Amino acid sequence: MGFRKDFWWGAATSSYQIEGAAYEDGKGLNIWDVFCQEEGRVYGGHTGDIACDHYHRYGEDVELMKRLGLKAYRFSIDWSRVLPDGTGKVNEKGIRFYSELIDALLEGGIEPFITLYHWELPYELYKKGGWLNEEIVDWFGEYARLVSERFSDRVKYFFTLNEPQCFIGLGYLDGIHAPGVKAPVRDTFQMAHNVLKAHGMAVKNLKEYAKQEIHVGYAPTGSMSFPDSDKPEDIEAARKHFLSFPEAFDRWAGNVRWWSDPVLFGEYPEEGLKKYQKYLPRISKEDMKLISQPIDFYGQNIYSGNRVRMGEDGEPEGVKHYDGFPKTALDWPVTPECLCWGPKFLYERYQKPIYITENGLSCHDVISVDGQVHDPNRIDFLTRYLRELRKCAEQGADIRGYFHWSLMDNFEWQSGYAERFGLIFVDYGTQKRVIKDSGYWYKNLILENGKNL
Ligand code: IFM
Repeated sequence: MGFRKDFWWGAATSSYQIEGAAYEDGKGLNIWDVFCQEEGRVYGGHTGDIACDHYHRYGEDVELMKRLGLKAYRFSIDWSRVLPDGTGKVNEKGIRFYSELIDALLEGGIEPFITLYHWELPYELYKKGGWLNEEIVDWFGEYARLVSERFSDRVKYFFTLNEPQCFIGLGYLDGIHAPGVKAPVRDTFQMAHNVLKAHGMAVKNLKEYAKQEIHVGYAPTGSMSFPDSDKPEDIEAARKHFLSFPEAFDRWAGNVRWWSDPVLFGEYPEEGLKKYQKYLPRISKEDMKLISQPIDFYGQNIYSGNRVRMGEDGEPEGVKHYDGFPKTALDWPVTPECLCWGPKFLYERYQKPIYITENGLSCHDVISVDGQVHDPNRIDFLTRYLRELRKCAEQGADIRGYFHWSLMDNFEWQSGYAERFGLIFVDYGTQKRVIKDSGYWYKNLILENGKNL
């Protein structure tokens, strides 16, 4: 069986992480520009000012995507590049950049998948309260309308938000991502509610102003749970763990259902409503109707998961990894099973076609003496994870596509350029790109539609 014939094999990036040109051609400031200017925020004082210089080199980058044989490319639009103040005056030079990128992709036979928000909140909107201000629902709606009006003549696939768990959790609870704020917990629930309403408004406007039939989805993340064995009780324990609220209070934003039940079912989960009762904002029926605008597919970013078994007390219990357990350069555990059980549980619950919108790992890659980049760890990781994804599809989940994170090495947020997630190596001193061994391996995998896994 394997993967569908029309499976979308792709790679993903985000605007701030690759574009650079942070102060060019009329772009407005976003919260990451401001965050990176401050000393001590990002490893080594790195910034996204230049990043991979993709803004100027997108032509070369599309050529590389063609060489990799990508069928799809997921990228994001920097809100502040097209609407420098977040609303109002449109920056036509910014629009032109994305428009030309889209044309180049289509000419190369690569399907563009646009993400509206991969964390670049315009600074002007941050000053007005950002996600805490309910008006952001309309601001985001205006932005979505613009994107739809300008690009939906050629682009058919859109995602609203990337990883709300992170941009609220890391940005406003931990304060380690922009805007670097440790907000009161009550405020973070209000922000989350506004984020979900903004998502709904974007779905509505993307569709309402589209120039052709388009498909709209959502790309959250969260830790997946998987069973320690094939025993039915362990499987049940993993499912229960995945669908519950195991997070410590100050990590609430990492929950999967809090961010997805409202979107798919129009309701917050009962367990969460009880647990977080005293911090919640006013939630109306109209809000829930807006949040649950029908979407066409469900995206999930998956990197690792929790191993779970049934405890003696009949409750799920986490299983500790043995000492020396395989891990990535970022110390994330290598748990391939999460790419079978995660989408399986999600499909069981939400019954929507699923895209893996991000998956991959950071490795200590270097250009070797032979001028090539040998990254066997990445090939091994991808083989193991994609075998699990194939299993998931063969067991009946409707898996439509897979986007490797990332197309190329890039600015890894608070870690700056210290981490390398790409299929393409970037030498930041010269901006030279080198396709890694894993890139050639991925090309072959795409050609074989995963049959060689
Ligand atoms: O680089 C990030 C991406 O922006 C969001 N998801 C996780 C990736 C790796 O940390």
